[in-house]
Amino acid sequence: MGQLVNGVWDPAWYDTASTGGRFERTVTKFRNWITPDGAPGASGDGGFRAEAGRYHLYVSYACPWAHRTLIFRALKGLDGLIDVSAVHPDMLEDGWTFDTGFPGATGDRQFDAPFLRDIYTRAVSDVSGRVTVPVLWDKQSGRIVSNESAEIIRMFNSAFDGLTGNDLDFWPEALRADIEEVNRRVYRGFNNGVYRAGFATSQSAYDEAVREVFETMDWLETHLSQEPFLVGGRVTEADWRLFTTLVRFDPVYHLHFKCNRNRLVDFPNLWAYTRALYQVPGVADTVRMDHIVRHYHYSHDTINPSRIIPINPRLDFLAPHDRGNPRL
Ligand SMILES: N[C@@H](CCC(=O)N[C@@H](CS)C(=O)NCC(=O)O)C(=O)O
Repeated sequence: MGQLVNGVWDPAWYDTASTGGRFERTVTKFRNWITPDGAPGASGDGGFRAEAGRYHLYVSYACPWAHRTLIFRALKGLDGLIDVSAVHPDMLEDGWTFDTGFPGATGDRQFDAPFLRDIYTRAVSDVSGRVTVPVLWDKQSGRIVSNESAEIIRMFNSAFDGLTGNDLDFWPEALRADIEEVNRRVYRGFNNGVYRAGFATSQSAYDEAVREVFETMDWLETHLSQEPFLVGGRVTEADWRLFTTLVRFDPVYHLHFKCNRNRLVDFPNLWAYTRALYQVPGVADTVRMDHIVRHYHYSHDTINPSRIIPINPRLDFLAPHDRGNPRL
């Protein structure tokens, strides 16, 4: 994987030499918001009004951040309003590509471009930075609305409600402070923690990251032994943000990212909770295990140079669980 420098592709891998072997995620660039009336959102420019058919979502089924946006699109009834292109799971010297030689890789359904980077340079010809999924594209202005999943899911949570009549709310006002606090902890120790463990190139950076991963899982296990979901006894944004890392844990992070003190299935509450979320109608279709397993093991040749895809555990996400019928 590489990045764009003034609109030109540079195929270099993450530089951890300057950070003591630590993987440091770069800050996201496009931070506009879709709103019901096109008024500006929390950052960026206004002019992005919620309209059916106006926006296009670029995802990788492998990516936990893009996965969040697919879950919100499904649960908020946006399938018919926002269409999707899915990249090929292999992310090699050209970054994400629109190669269609893998089941479910759709190609670029808008422009038939070969690479995801072409979508970035189409928006800003001299753009610099990483070429990441998800990307929310505005067909009307030819601009990228946002490439920050945490913000795209907040837009999807409410901006289109007037068009869909779907008022499920995963970010209820009364729970926002608690959700933010849980999000912070889960992001650092778990969502990004597994990446910090997996991409570390020094023992100390790995040790620090992996310790935080399991401290966070221990804390989650205790919390979920007392409550069915993370915040307020109901399913919120915090749960979906956690879910996309949990679902990848045993197939990928345990082995490939060396997070192997325990497996997810060793935590009875966390595992039951994962199954409960998986079984919410609409969610299972967003989980493409073939893309997940292929992407990580094939793409990261600094971690797995032979590119052998391991056999992987058999996980029954459809087994019964003890969380009742999740309240959405
Ligand atoms: N902050 C971004 C992060 C997205 C991200 O890092 N996506 C990864 C895939 S899992 C990616 O596209 N990486 C390509 C790269 O870093 O070059 C978000 O949450 O939307």
